[in-house]
Amino acid sequence: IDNPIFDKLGMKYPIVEGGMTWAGTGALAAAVSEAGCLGFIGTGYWHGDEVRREVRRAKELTDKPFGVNVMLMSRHIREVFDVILEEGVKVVATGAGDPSPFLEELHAAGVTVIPVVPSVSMAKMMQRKGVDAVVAEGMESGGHIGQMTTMALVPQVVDAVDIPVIAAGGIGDGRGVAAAFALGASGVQMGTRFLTATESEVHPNYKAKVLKARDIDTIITGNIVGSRVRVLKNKMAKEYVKREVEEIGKPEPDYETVEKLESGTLRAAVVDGDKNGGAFMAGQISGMVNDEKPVAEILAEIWAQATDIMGIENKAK
Ligand code: FMN
Repeated sequence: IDNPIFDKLGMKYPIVEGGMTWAGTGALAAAVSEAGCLGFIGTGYWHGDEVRREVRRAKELTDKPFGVNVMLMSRHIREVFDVILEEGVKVVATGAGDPSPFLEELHAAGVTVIPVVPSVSMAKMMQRKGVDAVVAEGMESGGHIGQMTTMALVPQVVDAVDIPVIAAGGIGDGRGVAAAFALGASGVQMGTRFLTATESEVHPNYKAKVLKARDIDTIITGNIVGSRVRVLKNKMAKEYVKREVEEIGKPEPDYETVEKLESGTLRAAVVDGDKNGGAFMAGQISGMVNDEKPVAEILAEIWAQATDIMGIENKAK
């Protein structure tokens, strides 16, 4: 698999753990990197101090490179980048926005920059600005999503840009990995699959909910409000969607109040395991995530299946 970035980072598998706010802790990222992939710490709207704490936790657990996923909309984005540079983080993934204002200083410090893109136009724009690779993420994914499916988006992005394309969304086993490579991707990113890993620190209620979920158990909140998030169905999610539909019928819809229903809910799910009030972000792949086991085992199994399907040598064995 031709991916100069992964070669540079010395990875055993062409697989990335997508950054997951609250769920993607330093311990999980370290376990993924230690196993030969690239782990990412999800930082969402955290302050610099919180980012530094998780980066240092990861560093204690692995000498291998790992990344930090940042939310560009965050009010604390400047201090987050300062921490990334001070701590010598090697890879940055960015969501929700344009990382180009920070690109020069990140590249000067040798940091690889990989934005997540939901469309061909965004992928092209990112290439023009000089990023190192893109993650083309389909709407099967858990968390914030665009409109395109992975199956339709990945080959179109592959055709549109010359930089490496990492496919994300709905990939949970070796069949999905092989499919992504068949679509032209040069790497794969998974999120949901890692939620139930032994090293994942999400609340036991979160793991149980993913393990129990069927194929049709996710729902998209924010379709009408405009900030689409895929979560497992529960009281909060159903109430959110009901309120959205109610507002659209009003002469002066108050979407702001509806949006506030989701504030703090991911933390409530991950940290407190709040079954009714939490946002249990997870992808459509949840239906096939049926066991809790160490990251190293998950990855060895997935790569063995993928290489078998692709008919290539499993060098990681
Ligand atoms: N992507 C980001 O770029 N930033 C985030 O903060 C982020 N948080 C997430 C939180 C959760 C709980 C989950 C499940 C996903 C999140 N994602 C985030 C998306 C993942 O990085 C990844 O792209 C996605 O999970 C891939 O699809 P999959 O869930 O089908 O594997």
